[in-house]
Order: sequence, then C-alpha cells, then structure tokens
Amino acid sequence: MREYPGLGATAICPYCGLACRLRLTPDSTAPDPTDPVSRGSPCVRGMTVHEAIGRGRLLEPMVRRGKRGRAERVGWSDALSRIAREIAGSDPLGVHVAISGKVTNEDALALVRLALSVIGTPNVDGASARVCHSSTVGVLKEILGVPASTGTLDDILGMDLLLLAGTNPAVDYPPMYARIARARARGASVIYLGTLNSETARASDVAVLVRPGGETAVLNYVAREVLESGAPAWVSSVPGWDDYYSWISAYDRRRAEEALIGPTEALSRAVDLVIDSVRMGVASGMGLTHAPGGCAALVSLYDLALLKRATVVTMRGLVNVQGVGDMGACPGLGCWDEEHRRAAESRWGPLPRGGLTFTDALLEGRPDVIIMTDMNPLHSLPEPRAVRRALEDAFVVCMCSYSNETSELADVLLPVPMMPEREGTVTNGERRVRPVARALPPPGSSRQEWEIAVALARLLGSEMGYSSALDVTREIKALVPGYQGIDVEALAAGRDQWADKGPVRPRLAVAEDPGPVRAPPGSWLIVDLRSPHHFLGGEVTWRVRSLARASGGPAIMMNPRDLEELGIAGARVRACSEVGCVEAPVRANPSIPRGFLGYYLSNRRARYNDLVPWRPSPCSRTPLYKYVPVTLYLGEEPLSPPLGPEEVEVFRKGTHPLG
Ligand SMILES: Nc1nc2c(c(=O)[nH]1)N[C@H]1C(S)=C(S)[C@@H](COP(=O)(O)OP(=O)(O)OC[C@H]3O[C@@H](n4cnc5c(=O)[nH]c(N)nc54)[C@H](O)[C@@H]3O)O[C@H]1N2
Ligand SMILES: Nc1nc2c(c(=O)[nH]1)N[C@H]1C(S)=C(S)[C@@H](COP(=O)(O)OP(=O)(O)OC[C@H]3O[C@@H](n4cnc5c(=O)[nH]c(N)nc54)[C@H](O)[C@@H]3O)O[C@H]1N2
Ligand code: SF4
Ligand SMILES: [Mo]
Repeated sequence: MREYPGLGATAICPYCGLACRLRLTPDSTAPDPTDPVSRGSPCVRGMTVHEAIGRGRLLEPMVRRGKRGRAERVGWSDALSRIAREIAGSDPLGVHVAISGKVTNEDALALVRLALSVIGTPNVDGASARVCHSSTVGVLKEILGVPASTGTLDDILGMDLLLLAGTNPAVDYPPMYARIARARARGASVIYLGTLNSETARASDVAVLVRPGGETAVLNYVAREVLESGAPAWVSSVPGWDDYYSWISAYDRRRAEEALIGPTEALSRAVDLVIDSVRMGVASGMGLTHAPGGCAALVSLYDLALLKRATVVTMRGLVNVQGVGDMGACPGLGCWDEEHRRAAESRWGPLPRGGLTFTDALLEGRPDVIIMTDMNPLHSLPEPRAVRRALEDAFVVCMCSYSNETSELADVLLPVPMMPEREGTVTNGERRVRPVARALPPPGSSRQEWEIAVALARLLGSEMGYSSALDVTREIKALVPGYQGIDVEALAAGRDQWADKGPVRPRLAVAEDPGPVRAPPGSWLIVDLRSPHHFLGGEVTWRVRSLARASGGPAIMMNPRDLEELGIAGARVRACSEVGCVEAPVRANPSIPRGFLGYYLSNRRARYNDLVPWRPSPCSRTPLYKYVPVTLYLGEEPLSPPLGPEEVEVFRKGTHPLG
C-alpha cells in the first residue's frame, strides 16, 4: 500500500489558504521554485516558518485537575480515557466539536464522523470558516452552485478586469497579488471596492471607497448600469431573474453616491470598466463578511459575477479552511446535499440533523463538552468575557500545538503536529487538493486528529477502520461532494489534484440590505487590520524575531489629517466601546479614512476583540467584527472626530498627504 511521502518532503505552509509549498528544515526555509502556487515566491511569513515551529511546543498530553489547577503530564491512554468517560457521561446534544482550518482533510473528515456518528451530536462546525468566509461559501453555493471559487490563481493572468471587494491581497495573499500586478502590467484594470484606502486600494486603477455597509448600493447600481447598457438575452431566463431585477431597480445613482466616502468619478469609471470587460474576475474578503452589511454585499457581488460570467478567485483565510468545510464540518452536515448525506449514512449509520454553530455554542449556548482543534477563541471571538464563561463551565479538550490563553482553560490538552509535520491533504482557496507530507517529524508524542478520532471512537465502542491517512483520503474520494474525481494514488505520489469547480445551475439571489452605517455623533468607528508581519492573533509569528521587530508595538491608528488637527501625535489614547476598552499610543496610518480608527488584530495585550459586541451576520452567524462605534479618550477627556459623521472626508488619489 502506498503512503504519503516521508520525512524531508516539501512542506505546506501552516498559515494562509494559498497553501504554498516550502522547502523547510529545522534551521531554514527556502522557496520551492517548482510550486505552481507560490511560483517560487512565498511571503515573508512563510519564509520564516522554521523560526517559529520549534519554539515552545506542547509535546505530551496533559490533564488539569479542576479549572484552576495545574496541567499535569499524563500518557495518551489516560488522557483519551478521561475524554471518553466525559463524553459517555454527557448528553450528546451537550457536546460540541469545533474544527479549525489548521488540520488536514483527513483529520477533519474523521472528526466530523466522530461527532455525528460516534458521539451522535449534530454540533460540529468548521470554527475558522464560521468566523471567516462561511457567508461567502453559502452565497457562492446559492448563486453559482459550488461552495468555492470557480477560478484559479493563474486565471488572473488572463483577465482584463479584476474587481476586488473588501479584500487586501497585497498584504493578505502576496503570491495572488503578484499575479494581479502582472495582469495589470499586461493591460488589465483593477477596481477596488472597500472602506479603507489600503495597500491594495492605493495600487488599483480605480478605488471606490464606501461607507461600511454601502457596498450593496454600489454593486447593485453597477449591475443596473450593466443591464441597461445591453443585457444579453440569456439573463432573463436565469432562475431568480424577476426578483433580482426588481431588487436592483431600487438602486439608482443617488443611492450609490450616498454610500461613498471616495470621489464619485471613481464610480463612473468603475461602471465603464465593468461594462467594457469581457474577461472579468472578482474576489472578496473580510471587508464583506465581517462588515455591517452582512451578506447583502456578497449576494450583490456574486450576482454581478454571474451576469458578467466573471471568474471567482476569492481565496480562503486559513491554510485548510476550504477543505475542512468541504469535509462536512457544519452543524448536522447541513452543508452537504441529501444525496451525499445518504451515501455517508450508508457507511456510518444514521446522522443527526440540526445543531449549533461554533459561534452560537460559545457565545449563546452552554455546551457541557467542547472538543476543539488548534485555535484561540479567547483572542479571535468577540466578547472574550462571555467566551471565557463558556470555557470555564464546560469540559474542554484542546488538540493544540502550543499552549495559549484558551488552552489555559482546557481540562485535557492533546499535542498535535503543525502542518509541516502532518500527512494527508489540504484544499487551498483554488480548490486545489495538495498532498501534505512530513517535512519535519511530529514533535514529542503528538498525533494527528484522525488518529485521535480513531482512538476515541474505539474507546466509545466504534471502529472507524482507518489505519493510515491514506485510508481516510480514500473515504474522502468516496463520500465528499466534489471530490469523486481526485486520484488518491497521484496524491500519494505527491501530485496536486482538483476538487470540482463551478459554476453549476446558477441562479440570481436577493438579500436584505441594512444600508451604510454612520458613527453616532462624537464617536469614531474602529476597524481591525491584518498586519503584514503577523498571522491572525500572531501566536506563531510573534515567535519569529525578525517579524516581531519589524511590526513594532501596538497602536491605535488614525488618519494623518485627523491626527494633525487634534494635535495628539504620539499621545496615549483609550478607545472604549459598549463592551470594553483598548489603550495604546496613537499613530498615523494613511489607510484609515477620516473619522475612523484602526487596530491590528495581532496586538496581544489589549485585544481588538475586547471592543467587539456579539452581533452575528444573519446568514452565517459570523461575528460582524468591523466598525465598532467607540469613544476616544485622552486621559479622561473624550475626543470627537474633527469632521462630523455627515462630512466624512473624501480621499482623492494622489492628493492624500501620505497616499
Ligand atoms: N498578513 C496576513 N495575511 C493573512 C492573515 C493575517 O492575519 N495576516 N489572515 C489570513 C486569513 S485567516 C484571512 S480570513 C485573510 C483575510 O484577508 P482579507 O479577506 O483580504 O481580509 P482583511 O485584510 O481582514 O480585510 C480586507 C480589506 O477589506 C477592506 N474593508 C474593511 N472594511 C470594509 C468594509 O466595510 N467594506 C468593504 N467593502 N471593505 C472593507 C479593507 O481594505 C481591508 O483591508 O487573510 C489571510 N492572510
Ligand atoms: N476582530 C477580528 N477577529 C477575527 C478576525 C478579524 O478579522 N477580526 N478574523 C477571524 C478569522 S478570518 C479567523 S480565520 C479567525 C482565526 O481564529 P483562530 O484560529 O482562533 O486564530 P489563530 O490566531 O490562528 O489561532 C491561534 C492558535 O493556533 C495555533 N496554531 C497551531 N498550529 C498552527 C499553525 O500551524 N498555524 C497557525 N496559524 N496557528 C497554529 C496557535 O499556536 C494558536 O494557539 O479569527 C477570527 N477573528
Ligand atoms: S502565508 Fe500564505 S502566501 Fe505566505 S507563504 Fe504561507 S501560504 Fe504562501
Ligand atoms: Mo480567516
């Protein structure tokens, strides 16, 4: 029987959803010039993985006696028996299994099966997708028929226009951005739609800068203009056409202009470019999924993509968040169609329906048992105090590679490898299924989640029948929607495969549009930013000295003109929302519009999420993290934005003092 290639093979980067290949040793990281994803140019985070991966790892299972007790080292069999006893003594509906985007497809499928078929709980969720792109995936499935991008990174090179909505690939996905820059050099145009004058906005041909939640007004107006310029005959036969047409008819130029904080000429240029484009691409990001508009902007964007027959190249956040979702990590397997559910039931027995999302479980439910893979919800979810209460009340199992503030509340910690120490497959944002081979040995006695799932199932009286990662890959091919075409032998031989891509059975959708938000008088709207040096909360990247040095200390960021007019450069300020405060020196940042503030997600001591109230997106229960109204204080004195909320400063490309 074939196995995945052994030690010394190229690694998959543990960070973002491009899943670049790297040449990794314990002392060095080098690009893989043969990698079709990075094209030999991974980003700075990927290139420093070796510095992070060896430091401070969890090596052996630990069990804590009482929530406040010290975690003590135990053997695997004691740790697993402790978990099995707790599960066996609990109501299955009180158990929640949360799977982050840092595990392989094989780990995810085995955990989905453990939850649904062995424990019998519908409460299983792709926790990273839930806080990231689950609304995008839902909307893509509804409109284009597949829960994934329809295009590949290399498709960007053939586009004549790329519309980037609420995403900042210049910082977040540098190898994607390199392709965008190449396409531009060949004559393609780039339209940016978003609130921040980000690195990507500043490097685009047209930056349509909108108030948060104003994207739907802009996108539906653009769609209306496209149709008025001469709609192809086929559009009126697309299912959903009548409702869609009456929805967008309500969006005129005035409504679109009211949503802008940037120059109105940008809107006219964007309309012309979209009308003229014949090979258009679209991509979206957290600027849509985390913004107050919720799902409406996603629906408008992907409806427009359908009308223009545009290629979707939206990348996914964490390394395997696409794959984990594909494996059925959603409550009650609700993200699979009936045909695939029946196939799973024929192998695994009846599977429960319903169930809670990860965010609802931690912020509104009271689970008795929480089983989770590597993540740090105390940093990454809103209202950390509420999350702490849920973690304190439950029996918590963390399968983790480092201990962090969340695992301090775990009753059992199980050491797991990081991506370069795993084997199996991941699916990147292109839906490219990539073999994962062990470039480095798993540290200590760490085990992958599929092995943990098999062992726990056995203790609970079920045999999964998997004795290698490849066995699970075979089950993936047999069961998972869109994976029937993968060649398992080719994967084992180190060759990428593709899961199915759409579109299939497209239909136009409509959504409720809450409209743009404005700050209450005297308040600011604060937004989180991703650091070019750090990945998410930065647990891993803060361990890399060069990245830590380059990123500097925490700061509350402000538009340079606001900073100048308030005369507070370098002062220490405090921003307080309805749920909490953060305090840091104020710093100028040209990405931030006037009247807004910015704060890095990777700041550790005072977390952005301390400010964020739990307000879920109606279509996905994703937290709406961005644009929290805050009062800004210098000492005890509140500082109002120099401009009122109705006179938000208009950015003009090239006229900005720093832009
Ligand atoms: N360096 C780095 N790279 C990363 C990560 C990281 O932490 N650091 N994280 C990875 C993960 S998990 C993810 S999910 C991706 C996320 O990557 P993206 O999807 O690109 O998301 P963000 O960078 O959070 O925000 C995107 C941009 O949206 C715009 N924006 C902000 N608010 C709004 C709004 O209200 N409306 C609109 N239309 N636009 C808005 C801003 O320009 C912002 O820069 O990045 C991945 N890559
Ligand atoms: N305010 C606000 N909150 C957000 C977001 C936001 O934009 N704004 N983004 C949301 C999004 S898109 C996401 S995906 C979530 C992420 O939420 P999380 O998954 O909770 O965030 P991380 O910081 O990646 O989690 C860190 C944990 O993973 C461990 N880890 C172990 N192995 C690896 C590895 O191989 N790679 C990485 N990267 N970590 C590893 C780290 O040590 C640490 O314990 O956060 C969400 N939270
Ligand atoms: S973080 Fe993303 S872009 Fe950077 S090397 Fe890793 S996979 Fe590639
Ligand atoms: Mo993400």
